Amino acid sequence: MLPLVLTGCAGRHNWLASAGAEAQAVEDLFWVLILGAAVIWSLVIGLAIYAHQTSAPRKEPQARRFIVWGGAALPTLVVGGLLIWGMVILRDITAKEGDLTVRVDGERWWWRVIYDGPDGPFTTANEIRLPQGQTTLFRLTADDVIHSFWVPALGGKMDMIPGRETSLTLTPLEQGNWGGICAEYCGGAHALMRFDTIVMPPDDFRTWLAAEAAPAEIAADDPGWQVFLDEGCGACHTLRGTEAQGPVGPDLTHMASRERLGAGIYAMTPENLSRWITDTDRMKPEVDMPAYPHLSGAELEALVTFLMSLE
Ligand code: HEC
Ligand SMILES: [Cu+2]
Repeated sequence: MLPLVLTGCAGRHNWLASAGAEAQAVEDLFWVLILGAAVIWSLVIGLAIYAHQTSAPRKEPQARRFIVWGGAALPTLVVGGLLIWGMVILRDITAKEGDLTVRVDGERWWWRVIYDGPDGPFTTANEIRLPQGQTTLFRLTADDVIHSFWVPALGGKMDMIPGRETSLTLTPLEQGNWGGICAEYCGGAHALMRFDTIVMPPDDFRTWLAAEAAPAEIAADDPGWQVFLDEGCGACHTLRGTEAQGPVGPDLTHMASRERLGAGIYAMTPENLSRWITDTDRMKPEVDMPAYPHLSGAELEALVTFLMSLE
């Protein structure tokens, strides 16, 4: 069992290598719990061995004092202290006003992400970018079933519940791409419901936010755009600023600027995108998007070139 458990201690999902203030707070509590438990366990076992080896009789008042202080007062103090500490951490990671607010909606099996842009809120998907050193308040909802939002390296997880809003704050301290996952079993493709959390310098973040908020840039005579319209992709997907306004699937306005495809599971390359369109359910079993195996070679190529131009 041990090697299996220890495999969790590497890579970008490692919550013991915290890269954010909230993860650090939980990690501190974790180490105090583990080391404190080790000390208390050693003490108890030591006393048991000692009691076993000495045969000198104890006086009753002395024994009673030992039980009251060691068996009742000390545990109450320790557990009560840990409870208060834990509740302070819980308050800090769930309800702190942030420098910015991001809404995330869990869908089967991807993430709708809503930012407050320079000109009001706009929607994107499957990739969350955050400014380093600033606190973000996440307002979390779910569309269909319960999901759970978790970026292990940055902070604790939080359930996303249909019909209710939960919240979580993250203050990333280190730049990097800290993976996120759905941490509540939500159906067939649950294990393939991931996202990238990219922490960048605040200036770069603002530049990215402005670019991401802009509408899609499309040449009206792009043959791939024609395929997109003819095949009805726009019934489910939105390209902001165009007639494609489908609310069912991820927003594709700037999809090529994302690092990954299919909710954080494949690199964003033309080859993967092409297979995504023709073999959708083989790329992601149980996916809620139809496959388009009937497209001709030329149509597929035009469509992929068009999608990869959506930066
Ligand atoms: C019935 C609705 C529906 C239609 C029609 C549809 N899609 Fe999708 N699409 C989805 C859903 C839902 C997802 C999210 C799947 C997931 O990750 O679980 C998705 C995901 C995608 C993604 C990945 C997005 C990302 O952020 O990783 C791309 C690219 C895509 N679709 C392109 C297309 C194209 C091109 C067409 C037309 C040929 C199309 N879709 C037609 C529903 C649809
Ligand atoms: Cu989920």
